[in-house]
Amino acid sequence: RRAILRALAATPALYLGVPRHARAAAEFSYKYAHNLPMTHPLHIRAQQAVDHIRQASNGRLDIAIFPNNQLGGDTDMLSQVRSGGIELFTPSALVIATVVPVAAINAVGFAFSDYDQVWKAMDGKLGAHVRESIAKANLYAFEKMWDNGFRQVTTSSKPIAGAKDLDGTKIRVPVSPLSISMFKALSAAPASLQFSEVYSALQTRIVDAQENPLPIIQAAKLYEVQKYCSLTNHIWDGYWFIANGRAFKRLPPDLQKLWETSFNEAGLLQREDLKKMNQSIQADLESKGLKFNRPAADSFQAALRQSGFYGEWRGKFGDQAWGLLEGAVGKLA
Ligand code: X2X
Repeated sequence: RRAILRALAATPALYLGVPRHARAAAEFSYKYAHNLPMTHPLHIRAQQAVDHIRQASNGRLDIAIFPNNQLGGDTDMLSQVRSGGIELFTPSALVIATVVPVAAINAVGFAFSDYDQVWKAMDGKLGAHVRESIAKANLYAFEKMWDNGFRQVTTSSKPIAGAKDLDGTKIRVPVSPLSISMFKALSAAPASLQFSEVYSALQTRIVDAQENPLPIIQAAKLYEVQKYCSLTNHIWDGYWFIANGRAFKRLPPDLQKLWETSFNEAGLLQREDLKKMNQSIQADLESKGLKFNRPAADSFQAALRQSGFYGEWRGKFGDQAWGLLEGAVGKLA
């Protein structure tokens, strides 16, 4: 009887009526989880890559996607990808920095001024430096980072015209020491919440404000619970596509190559998607009721300099990483 039960457990697909191909036959059945709604280009391009990988490997490598925090918030997904409970995850640079501190370096306030600077640095020496540190944590980082975007501040109460307006503002930030440090330096009252909690925290007014790139504000419908959007461009944020290190090494070289090229190419297309979206997204969000303003960066930068923010983070990231950042964007302080 035991033997029969064991046989049943070993072939669940047969008994659950799952079609014979793909899932049952796969040599490698992997799980990929992320924190965004399925309408976001990150999900759409990842889905295409996963479909391509399944086809091109004749079903040997089958990746199931769990979008929208289905497997828990960022902190949960990060510990799962480290332990091997899931094989793939896309944490933002801000979030992976809780494990690999130097990964937050691209998110230093007002460092990058445009996408040319961003991709040159992240596809170049700065990105390579961060990937080496990610590898030391037994995680594999795919070469091409995916775009999240330049982060903007939204509030329910008033537009942010300069640093003074942030004074005392209760603002949700990701679970990331850099975000907390930066908004404290700007005299706001930041609180770290996982993204899965953001909509309801804004709706119930646990916080008045949050900050995210426009494509996220759109995909997660944050315009339903916020009135103003101030285009501060205070941080450029991207997603690292990462794999559990053992799950990567387990794959034979041909499958390693297939998923590297598939995810890296999908990442480049996702960057293009956001670039196109950014041309019309403000108008769309305006039509949904968000009111926009565009504050100058000076007052924010001055407050960060005066508070010692840049000096503090230079110390934390180290001179080598800081040098690579300043090499890409110019002197910061
Ligand atoms: O949590 C956020 O704000 C988000 C979605 O931008 C990140 O993944 C850091």
